[in-house]
Amino acid sequence: MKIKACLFDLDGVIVDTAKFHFIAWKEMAAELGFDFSEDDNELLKGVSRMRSLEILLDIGKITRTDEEKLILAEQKNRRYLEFVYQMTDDEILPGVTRFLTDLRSNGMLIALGSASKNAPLILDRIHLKGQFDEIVDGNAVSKAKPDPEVFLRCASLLKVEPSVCLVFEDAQAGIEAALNGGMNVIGVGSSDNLSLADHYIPGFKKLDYELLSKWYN
Ligand code: B16
Ligand code: MG
Repeated sequence: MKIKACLFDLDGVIVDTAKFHFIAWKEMAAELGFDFSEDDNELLKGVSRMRSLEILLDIGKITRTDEEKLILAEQKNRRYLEFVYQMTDDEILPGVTRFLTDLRSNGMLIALGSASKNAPLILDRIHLKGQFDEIVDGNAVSKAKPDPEVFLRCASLLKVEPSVCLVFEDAQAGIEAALNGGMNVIGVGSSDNLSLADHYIPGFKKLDYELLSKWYN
């Protein structure tokens, strides 16, 4: 198998936190006087907190100063964290825990590469932190996906070349980030908007090390 390291996005791959982001953003939009739909929420997947706020304000045709934006982003995050603190292991998407264990027992290196500044807290809540050799989150990078920075940082911490890394991503920008970094990539989830990945899976239920070895021999 040519793959030595698997790099996982968090939201949409390990857990579905998009539903919590959606509620928090929708409430903020309502307070600001406009509606925010599930389709709108698709635009925020994999996007940083501040950029998400800017997209939301654009949708509502609302202008705010940088200082006001910081306050709004903080307010949204407090609301979002109320959901995160209630998360349990049940939130882990089907097949993920088994797949991570399977990878580890076959000697695969594992890292998390997420835009979320709350990633370590979420992994703690769902008791998965110990499964990751390295965690690179939104606090550690300055350039958002599709820039490959987050995944290249994972590779460098794991001391492996990008060409032996395999990224699991649910967002188009994340798939592009992996490709821009010279990595292999599998698209995860049901979105019709994904393209360019080597393979697509609806989730991890049917994926194991053996199948990966066939795909990347
Ligand atoms: P936070 P990922 C991303 O997670 C989410 O998909 C995106 O909706 C969110 O705005 C971003 O994290 C930042 O999250 O506010 O917690 O820092 O898909 O990169 O794991
Ligand atoms: Mg994601």
